[in-house]
Amino acid sequence: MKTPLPLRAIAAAVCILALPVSLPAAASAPAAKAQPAAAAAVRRYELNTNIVDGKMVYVDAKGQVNPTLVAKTGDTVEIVLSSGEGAEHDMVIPQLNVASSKFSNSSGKVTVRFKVTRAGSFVYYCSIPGHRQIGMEGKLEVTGPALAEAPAPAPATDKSDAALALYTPAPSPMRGPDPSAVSVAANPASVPAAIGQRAPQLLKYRMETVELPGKLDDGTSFTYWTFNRQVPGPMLRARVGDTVELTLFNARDSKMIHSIDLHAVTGGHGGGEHTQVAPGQEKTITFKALHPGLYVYHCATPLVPQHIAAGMYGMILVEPEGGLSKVDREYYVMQGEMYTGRPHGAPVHQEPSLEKMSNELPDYYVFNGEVGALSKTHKLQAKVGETVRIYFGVGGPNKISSFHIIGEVFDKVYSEGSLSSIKHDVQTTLVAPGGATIVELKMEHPGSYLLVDHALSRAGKGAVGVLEVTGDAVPGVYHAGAHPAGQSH
Ligand SMILES: [Cu+2]
Repeated sequence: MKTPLPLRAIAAAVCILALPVSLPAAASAPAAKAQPAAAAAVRRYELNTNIVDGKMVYVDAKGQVNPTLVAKTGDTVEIVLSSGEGAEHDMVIPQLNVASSKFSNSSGKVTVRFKVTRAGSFVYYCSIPGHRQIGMEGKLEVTGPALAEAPAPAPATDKSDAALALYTPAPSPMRGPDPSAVSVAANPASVPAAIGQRAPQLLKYRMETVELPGKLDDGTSFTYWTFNRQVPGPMLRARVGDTVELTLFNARDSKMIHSIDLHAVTGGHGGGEHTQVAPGQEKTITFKALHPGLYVYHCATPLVPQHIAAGMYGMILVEPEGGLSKVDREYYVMQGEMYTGRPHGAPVHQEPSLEKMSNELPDYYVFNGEVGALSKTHKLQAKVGETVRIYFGVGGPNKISSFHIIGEVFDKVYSEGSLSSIKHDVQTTLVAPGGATIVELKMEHPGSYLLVDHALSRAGKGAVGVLEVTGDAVPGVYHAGAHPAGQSH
């Protein structure tokens, strides 16, 4: 509806009257002259990063955590940044289009310099995924009038977009697979000896977190974050009532802080609260194994799903008093899914995709860390007549497994890794992320049995293992073709 002209004229007049009286003067005189440059100064801050009370923080020379930085409009702010604990960090102030380069033990100090031209309260933080959430943020308070020489906002873009463009890491250039990549697949036969009959005792474990280029698939590599250079990390084995002293050492050349949260542990976030370890350092926790069962452990350093998707998970078995029943063979298998910048199968060094991880759209599903780990590198082996036990867990970080072995039925399943009850004759068992199961099967017929997640599209993304069974067929169990003539049922 068109506003009648007299009304629009009145509205315009009211607007003009409402304008601040100083406007004409301010508009005609350059603000730079009104605010002499003599007031400007260089504000220099030196910030170190560190871990304080389990949080990642910036610390100034006086020990102040995440100090509020102050400046006046016209000042040049200079922030000298260094990694106190050695891990990789940066500092960004998106509202001011400020982003430092990354710094760590190896880079030494970096400096970010910028001029502040408008007043306000601006947040600074570390843009490494997860670091802001675990404490790395503070404020820069700028007082004083706005300066005319403030840079004009980038044309045709929203200011926040311009800031994002600055501090979001540019997509890494595509590079071929890393020739130094090694296999990180844990050998599924590497299972510690059974506990058997013994009294509770003190067990000491030492594990190392290592970041290394690994073979994700033929012709594709990935920078894995691992426990002991393998995925999953080593299987730990204890007895209920044991006291476990666990030391976690983070390799000197790590860029990240790492930690461990064991689901078998009661208290201290499963250990995650007291094992945040900077590169080159170590921390120890001691816990009592109160509950028997099979439990997942994983890194609990933000961004936790990123650390898990990069390979940081494993399992600890807590045997009941008297131990588990004897079987002929035991295997250790874990499923995880991976989120990569390029599609499945790209002949490149894959970078993690945090966006796909956030949307839970994996490119790879793997058993023991890499495509082919259990179908080429380390096949499971058994003989007809033997009973096989598989300790199976899901690192995730996000996806449930519908664990199944093609051509077999699980004689026993300890659902959810609980030893308190056994299910018999199970075809497929659900295993939650951060959950586990124990399955047992007696091999009655030779052949190649495939381990899969029965959400079968995932087999095409890597989740296939092989259990190779040798020996003579037991008559009557299975054969190709019609029933032999003359035999009765
Ligand atoms: Cu980690």
